[in-house]
Parts: sequence; C-alpha cells; structure tokens
Amino acid sequence: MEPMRDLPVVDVSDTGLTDRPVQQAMAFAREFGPAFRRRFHSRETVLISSYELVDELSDETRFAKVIGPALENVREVAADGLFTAYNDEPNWAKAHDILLPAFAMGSMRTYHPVMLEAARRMITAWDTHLAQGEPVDVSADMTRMTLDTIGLAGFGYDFQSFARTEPHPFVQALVRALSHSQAALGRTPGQDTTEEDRAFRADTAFLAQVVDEVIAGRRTAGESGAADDLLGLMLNSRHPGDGEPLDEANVRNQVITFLIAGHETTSGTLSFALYHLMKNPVALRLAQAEVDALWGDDADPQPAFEDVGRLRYVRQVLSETLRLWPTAAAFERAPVADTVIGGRYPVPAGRRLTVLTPMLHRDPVWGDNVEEFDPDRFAPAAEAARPANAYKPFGTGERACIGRQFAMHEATMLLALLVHRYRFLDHTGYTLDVKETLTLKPDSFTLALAHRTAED
Ligand code: MNH
Repeated sequence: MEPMRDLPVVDVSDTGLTDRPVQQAMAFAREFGPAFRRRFHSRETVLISSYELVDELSDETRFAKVIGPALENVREVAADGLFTAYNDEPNWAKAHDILLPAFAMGSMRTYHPVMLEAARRMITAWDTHLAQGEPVDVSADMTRMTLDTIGLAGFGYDFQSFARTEPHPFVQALVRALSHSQAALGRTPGQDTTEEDRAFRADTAFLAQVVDEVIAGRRTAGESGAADDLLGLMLNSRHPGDGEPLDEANVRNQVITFLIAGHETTSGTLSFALYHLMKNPVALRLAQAEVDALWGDDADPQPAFEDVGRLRYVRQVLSETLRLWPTAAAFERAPVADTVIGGRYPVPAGRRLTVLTPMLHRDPVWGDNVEEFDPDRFAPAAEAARPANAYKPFGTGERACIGRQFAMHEATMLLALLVHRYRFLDHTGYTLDVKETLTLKPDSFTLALAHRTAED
C-alpha cells in the first residue's frame, strides 16, 4: 500500500492561495488528479474530487465532519453555532434537535409569505431599473433579497435591503469579519496583523450587539413575540431530552450562523442560475413554458405555497446550477478510526480530507460533457440512474445543510417569478468571472432587462 505521502504534492507557499483558492484547487485537480496534497507553509490539505473517493468519505460509519482551519476561523464569528460546532459539542445535537422541525418541508409553508414579500421587493426594484433603462447588479440584488428573507423568516427582523444603496451595516460587518477569516487562512507566518485583528474584534462585537438587541426586543414583546420563526423556536423550545432551552450565547451564535450560512450561498446560487439561463436559451424557454403554464399572462402572479412544488424544471435549473458552481464549494471529513481509502492509501484517524465539490460534480459519472449546463440531468429518471453520493452541494450526512429546503423554496419561487416577468439581455457579453468570499458568486454580473412580449 502507498502511504498518502505518495500522492502528488503542490506547494503554494510562494504564490499563496490567491484570492481564488477554490478555482486554484480546481486547476490543480485537473492537473494532478482526484487526490493531491496542497502545501502552504506548515499547513497541508489533501484535496479529494473523485466520485469513488467521495462515495467512501460519505460513509458515516467511517468518516465524520471535521472543523479544519477554514471553519476554525469562522468559529471566531459563529462559535458553537450549528455550522461550526464540533461533532461532540453538546450544543450541536441540542440545537440540531430543536431546530430540525423548523427546517422540515412542512415549515416552509410558514415562511412562504415572507419569502414572497422579499421576492416582490426585488421585482419592484427591478421594474424601476427597467423603467429607467438601467441594468441590474445581479449579485448585489440577490444578496439583498436573500438577506431580507432570512431576516424576516428567521427573526422577524427587517433589513430593508432594497431601501439602501450600501449593504446594511450588520452585513458590512459580517462580510468584513468573514473576509478576515478567509484572509487569515492565506497569511504568511510572521505577518503583522494587529490592525486587522482589532477591526475584526470590533466587527464581531458589533454583530453580537445587534443580535442581542433583536433577542431583547423579542423577550420584551413577551407573548406577542412568541412567533413561530426560528428565533421564536429557539427562545421557547426545550430540548426533548434534558428539558433545557438553548443558552443565551448559543442562541446568538445560531442567529449569526443562519445569517452567514443562509444568505450568500442562496444568493450566489440565484446569480449563477440567471447567468446560465441568459447563456442557454433552450433551458430558458423550458423554464418559461413551465411558469407560463402555471401563471399564464398574469401580470402580477402571487405564487401559492403549492405552486413552488410544481415548478419542477425551475428547480432542476437550480440543481444543475449547484452542480457546476456549488456556492459552498468544499467540506471536510476525517476518518473516525485508521482506515484505507481508494483501496491503497492508509489514512490515520482524524486526518482531514477536503472534498472539492465542483470537481466531484465534474467526475466522469456525470458523463463526458460535464461543463455543459443541462438541467435534464436532474429529471427524475436521470437522477434515479445516477449513483448516490455523486452530488453534494449541501454537504453530507448528519452535518449536511439544515437549510436545504429553505434555500430551494426561496430560490425556486424567485427564479420562477423573474423568468415569468423579464427578458434577460446580455448587454455586456458577460464572461463568467467567479469571485470567492468563502462562498462563490459571479463577479460584476449585470443584466439589462426587458418585459416579455407575446413572442417571448
Ligand atoms: Mn447550508 C451546512 C451549503 C443554504 C444553514 N450548508 C451546509 C453545508 C453545506 C451547505 C455544503 C455543510 C458544510 C460542512 O459540511 O462543513 N447551504 C448550502 C448551500 C445553500 C445553503 C449551497 C444554498 C443554496 N444553509 C442554507 C440556508 C440555511 C443554511 C438557507 C439557513 C437558513 N447550512 C446551514 C446550517 C448548516 C449548513 C445551519 C450546518 C448544519 C449542521 O452542521 O448541523
């Protein structure tokens, strides 16, 4: 058997991880294959991108999520919130048990009206741009929409993002804190970071303060504040096991976690989806046919909760978008006991292995035209024919994304409304440029809009 040290090594200590570490790793995977070691000064990461290896890593009896250096940095912001908690930290299981019902499919009915409200804000804003003949900044507006959604659905808090030209101060602080976390990962040892670290602490203190105000407001509201949103659930539920509610600090960490995990990922997905539809007229036609069958030429459709489940092709568009550009592009696993992967590489217990999801999603199990955008890959028959564990945009196992239904409900409804209402004009001849800020999004992507006519 070959030890892991026989895997190809790429040392990036000189060039650094760049501001696009995911795309850098994708290029290395293309060159060095489905398992390689990336060395950056004293830190080494093993990157995995074949279906066969990920299939093994998905076995929950052999592997578990591990908090590597990237999430260890995010922990400075989100601490023991669900996303960054250690597996054996009691608050993980406790919060997971309390919050799981709030993310089940049936709960989407509760969030549907505020999701629609956020979607309508965006349409109002886009109608104004259209009337003034201005293009829209896709990623910026998608981020406004998803932030308003999670604020309203999660905590009854209105960020009013469409009334602002600059992001809400809370978001600015959050984005700065997270980019500090990403930058910390690529730092050269010995670099002086006193100033950045001070700014980072100020930002995290501000985040905590805003969240504490929201929580205090809810507590003062008493009975009338007992809403069935995520915050209401966290403040009012006791764990079925020990009968205890989540502690105060943990509730704050969960709120910050949902804001981190729940808005940039979904907004990036929506932005990539519009990019793909703009470039793929056939897929766009099929999506239009689906929404037209549902809403006809209603100038102002008000989707019912049940409508969203009927938007199968629009959902396939989003699934295919997440195949090519999974906006949370990596997740990390470690063996629970010493093991061997690929039939030949011994891996000691606890050794971190990073799944590079965009390359998993380009594995030959996806066929020989993996770069092509084709929502038919997610037609029921095609899905049934594909092996399990080939598609992991939401991670895997018990630590997989809790917000998957939430994101898909929100994104499917908005994308359907946009496709129903507008023509998308590629007014710059846009070439995809993927920006990385822990999550992925198309950079500087603007669209010109027109109203649809009877012919289109
Ligand atoms: Mn989400 C975990 C991707 C939307 C809340 N999410 C994960 C993981 C991935 C992921 C991948 C696993 C990370 C890991 O293994 O380390 N999430 C996404 C994507 C979207 C998304 C691609 C949108 C598209 N996520 C959302 C939304 C919410 C949310 C919306 C909340 C409203 N996600 C979470 C939480 C976790 C998570 C919380 C951590 C779950 C756990 O470990 O218990």
